[in-house]
Parts: sequence; structure tokens; C-alpha cells
Amino acid sequence: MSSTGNPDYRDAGLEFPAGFVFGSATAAYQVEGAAHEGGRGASIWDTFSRVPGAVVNGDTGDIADDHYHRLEEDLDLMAELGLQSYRFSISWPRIQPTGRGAANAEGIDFYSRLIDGLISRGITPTVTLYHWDLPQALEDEGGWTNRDTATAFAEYARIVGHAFGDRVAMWTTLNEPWCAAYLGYGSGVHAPGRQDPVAALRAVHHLNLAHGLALTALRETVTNSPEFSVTLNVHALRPSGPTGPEAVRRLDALGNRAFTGPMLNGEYPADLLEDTAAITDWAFVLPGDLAAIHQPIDLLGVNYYSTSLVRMPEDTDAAYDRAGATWPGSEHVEQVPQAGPFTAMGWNIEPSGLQELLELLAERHPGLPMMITENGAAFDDVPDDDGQIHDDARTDYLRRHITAVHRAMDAGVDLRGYFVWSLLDNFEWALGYTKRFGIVYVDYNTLERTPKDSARWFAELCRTKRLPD
Ligand code: IFM
Repeated sequence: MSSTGNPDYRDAGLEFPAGFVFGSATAAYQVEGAAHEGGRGASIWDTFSRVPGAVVNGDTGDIADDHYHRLEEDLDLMAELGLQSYRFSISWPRIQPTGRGAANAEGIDFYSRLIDGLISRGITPTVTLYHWDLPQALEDEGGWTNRDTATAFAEYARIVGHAFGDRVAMWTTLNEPWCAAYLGYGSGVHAPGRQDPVAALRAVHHLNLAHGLALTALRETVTNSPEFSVTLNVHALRPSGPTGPEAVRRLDALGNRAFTGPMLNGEYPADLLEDTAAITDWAFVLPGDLAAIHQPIDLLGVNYYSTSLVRMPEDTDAAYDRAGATWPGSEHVEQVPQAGPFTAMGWNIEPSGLQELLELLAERHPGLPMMITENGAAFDDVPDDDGQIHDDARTDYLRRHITAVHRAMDAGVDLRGYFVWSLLDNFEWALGYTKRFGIVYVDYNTLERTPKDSARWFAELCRTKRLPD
């Protein structure tokens, strides 16, 4: 398979198969609000967002989009847009306030109403168990550096499997464990804000273990016939110059194969273990762990936003300060500036990277269907004089990336769906409310929702399964 064809990626009229799912995604902490209601316990993001300087403007998810109280309105909005599926995450501390023990009935009731509300509107529920809001009580015991967190996660999976396992169409164990491990425990730019390279690698392993144990718990509890998946932000890495391939290999090992290796092949890649040997011997991988992690999945969820261009530095013997490292053991790999255009995140807009990535994954994991579980763009949207949001740049971004998806399918990639990130403008983690990813604009003073032009464009795509003109 190869990435050939019109590099412009601005097609129109492309037809998608009838069974291809178009939907939109959110995550609990980013949209729900009601942080201190309904019996919800504190999560690491409640704590981290209160650390001075951790989040832009001191923003928190206390109110967010107030989705918790505006559930019916938001469900109606999804129906108006014609979404075929809604991908949301369950807040673990809303189900188990301290991460252990009996289920909180109010939390179960909230998600039950959400799931029923989707089904009654003809929208299938795609549920993520973990999108970064670890119960603070578990972090106090070491969080993802502690293997007990993985077993606690399996118990949580069992509770939600019992509660919702008659109605959920697709379960996703983790969202982007790379971020949870490396940004949470390595660079510290995400909750819980730790800066310890070994902690980051321990977190990688315990997240992988949590994935496997949760899949087993779900399979033992659900009563319908759902699909099981995990969502990874697989890094689309490109080499720069002669040292580029080595830099790609290193970041691919840490960022991609550290997860796909144990999850899909039942082993950690040998080169990952070698690259990190100076900082850990991976003794936290216990006998039986790899078999527990290596559970069958029906679909791989792929989140894609942009590419990275990388190379090795001239002086590879230099000593590096590992505190605050996003890439433990490969801190020295250089990220080379890339050509624009860029989104408001400063991320390059490169749809060909999505096609390349999908083709690479299809080669690496033949027979495993994939879904784009997130793709989208932040822009500095401002309502026009008419009160509408004419976000042509976002529509253009979506068109190009959905064109890339179609081209990957033409090249033989088995892709089952596409979820735009995000349904609503929301809390963009350490960047607070400064970045708007939604296809629906949220006025943070009134919490009023206004579909942007891109939402109308996407609604037409959902309705016709044809890329609009
Ligand atoms: O907002 C996030 C989301 O929570 C996870 N994937 C990337 C998005 C944009 O940064």
C-alpha cells in the first residue's frame, strides 16, 4: 500500500459505505462539570487544576460545559446533527468516589440516562472507561505507578459492565494512555503533575495491565454482544535527515509500540527495553502480566491530529536532565519544526500523515479493523455579527482528513468509523478553556450552545455518507 494520489486532500463527493459510522466524541472531565455533585469523588484533575500555574487562567472542570445538568439538551443536539454514535467517557470517581468499593447510585443513574437517551434517539453509545480522571484517592496510593490501580480499574470495569453491559455498543478501555503515563508522570504537564521517568514507564505498564484486566472483567459481565477496543494516540512520525530513522524508531517504541506491543502481540518490544535500560530493568512487569494484557480486541481506536518530524542530535553522548522528560530514555530526540498551516494548538495540518499512519498500522496489524476515535482542530472561533460561527478553517480541516480516511480505505485499510473531536468546545486540559475544538460553540458565560458551520457540514455528511461539496 502506498500514499499516492492528489496531495491536495480536498475532495468532495466521496461516498462512504452504509455501515461506516460518523460520530462525535467528548470526555467526562472536559464537559460534565458538576464536579462536587451527585456523589462524585475528587479526581486527579480536580487537584491538579488547583495547583497554581498548572492550567492556563487557573481554569478547572468544576462547571465545564455543565453537560451533567444539560444532558437532555445535549442529547437533542446530537440527534439534530444526526450523529450515528456518541463517544463519551465515564468518570471513574462518579462511579466509585474513592476508586474502590460500592457503586455510587447517582453516578450509575446519570450514565444510564445518557445511554438510554442516546439509544432512544437512534445514536449508539461508544463508551470509554478511562479518559484521565483517576480518583484522587488512588493517586494518593501511587496512582498508575502502583499496580493495585490496575486491579482497582478491573473492579470498576466490572461495575460498569454490570450496570450498562446490556446496552453499550462499543467499549474502549483507555483513551490515549501515552498522555496519562508520559504527560502525567514524565513531563508533568498533565495531572498528577509528576516528573519522574521511571514512574512514567511504570505507569505505561500498569495502564496496559489495566486495559487487559478490564477487558476480561467486561467480557465476564456484559450481556449483549458489544465490540471491545482501546484508543491510542498513535504518533505519526516522520524522519528528518540521515539520523531521522533512528529517532523515529525510538519514539515509535516509546509512544506506539509500548502499547501495541503488549496489547496486540503480548510482548514489550526488545528495542524499547534496550533504549530504557539505563533507567529501569522493567522488573515491575511480573510473570503473567503480558498474558493478562494480551486480550483480543475487535477494533483499534486511533486518535490523529498532526505529524512529528524528528532526528537525533549531533552529540548523542551528552548528559540529559531526565526530570520533566516526555520521552524517558530518548529525551535527546529532536522535534524539528514543520511547515504550516497550523491550528490554534500550533499543530501542523497534515492529512497525508493520517493516511500514512493508517496504512502503517494496517501493515503492522493485519486483520484488525480500526476507527478514527478522534480527529479535529482548535481554532480561535468568534461569533460573527449574525451570532453564527463561520469556522471555514475547521470545515476545511475535517474535509481534508476525511478525504485521507477515504483514501486509506481505497488503499485497503479496514476502517469502520470516524469521530470528530469534539462535539462541544470544552476544557482543553492544561490549556483550560483557551482552545476551542468543538463543532458546537459554547459561550462560557451563558453556557449556550451554537452549532458552528462545521457542525452543519458534518451533519450533512452523517445524513448522506457522502463528503459534502
Ligand atoms: O482534548 C484532547 C482529548 O482529551 C484527548 N485527545 C486530544 C484532544 C485535543 O488535545
